[in-house]
Amino acid sequence: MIGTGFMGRVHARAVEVAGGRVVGVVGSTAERAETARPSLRADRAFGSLEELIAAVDVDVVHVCTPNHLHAEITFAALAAGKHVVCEKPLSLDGATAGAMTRAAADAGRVATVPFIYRFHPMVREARERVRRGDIGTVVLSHGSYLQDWLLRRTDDNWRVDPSLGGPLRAFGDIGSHWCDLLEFVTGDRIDRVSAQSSTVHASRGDHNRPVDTEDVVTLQFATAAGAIGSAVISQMSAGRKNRLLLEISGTEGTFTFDQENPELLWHGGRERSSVLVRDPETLSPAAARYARVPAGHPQGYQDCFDHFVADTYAAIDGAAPDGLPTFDDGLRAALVADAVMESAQKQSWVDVAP
Ligand code: NAI
Ligand code: SOE
Repeated sequence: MIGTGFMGRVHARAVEVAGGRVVGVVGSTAERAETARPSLRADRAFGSLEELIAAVDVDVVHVCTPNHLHAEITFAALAAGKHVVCEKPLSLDGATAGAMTRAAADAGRVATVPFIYRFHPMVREARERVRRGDIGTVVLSHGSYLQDWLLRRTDDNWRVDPSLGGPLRAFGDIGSHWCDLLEFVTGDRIDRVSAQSSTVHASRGDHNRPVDTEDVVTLQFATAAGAIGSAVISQMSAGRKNRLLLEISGTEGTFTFDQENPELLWHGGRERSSVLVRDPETLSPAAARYARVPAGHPQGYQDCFDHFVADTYAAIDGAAPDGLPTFDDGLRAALVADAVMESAQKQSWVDVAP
């Protein structure tokens, strides 16, 4: 486990649930690794990345650091023959994400990216129902991913600094999830984008550090299959904590999923609308597989990680779990992000690189 912050802790719990063992942990310093070790229930605190990579009892490296370190750690882990789980965004740009994806393929290792919202049972249910034609042909998709933790000028984080988080902050951080979810549920691809971005606070933090990364992105897009849509991505929407909303409309109906209310899926119809409940008894098998507990017993974010890590480890054992997000998907998100950034800069439509 590399990185001992929010994600390091979430991944560590998921590893245990999947029947794995956290062999060791690397932090930003050896002291931090040792401090975090007990809460991550890791056997050892490694003094450096090199030490962890050299350990023969490490099979999988989980990269849970700030974004700028993802590529370097992934290349080192793959070169040592490890499987890799690398947090999103895979890298700071599409070219590097491409090199990481090729390195994983060349090494023949399993390499996955936690596009975690794919693991909500109601997302799987929506995907199954779109596939079987319940809403007809998809013509329109829209939604938003809204947060408020960077609302104030005094709010700061490593993600704000482009050398650590990447040149597109809000979009890389949370827009990547939204686009992945859209493509996952519809099976379609964002082909062309027209984006605007806005940096509301020109400086942040105690020392008035100038800010180069965006707080808000608005995006319209066209898909390969001919649908159109739009999304609002914001880390400055007061009162919104982690509100990922995805609405997909077809010629026969609409599905709406709200990540903060993940037990439900709205199915809109011209004559009749209904709300589907996460009930393993009534879900399709592809969704029921991710329903851990009976209906009425809410499950959520950590469950998604538990299932994601379990599926990653199953893939390492030779299985092929449906819908496992791999480096190909991380690359895809990076290419969409590149196009969004170019479009916002040029103020024109841009094709997403194939
Ligand atoms: P965080 O700031 O809570 O933790 C980052 C950790 O990395 C800290 O413990 C820090 O000490 C450590 N670190 C910094 N430099 C390091 C180095 N050189 N070597 C080892 N460790 C080092 O950040 P958070 O929220 O855990 O984010 C980490 C990654 O996870 C990011 O890439 C972020 O985009 C991603 N993320 C993904 C989520 C998802 O739903 N898939 C949710 C939250 C974050
Ligand atoms: C912060 O914006 C964050 O933790 C992201 O980094 C995650 O990817 C997202 O799932 C929740 O919010």
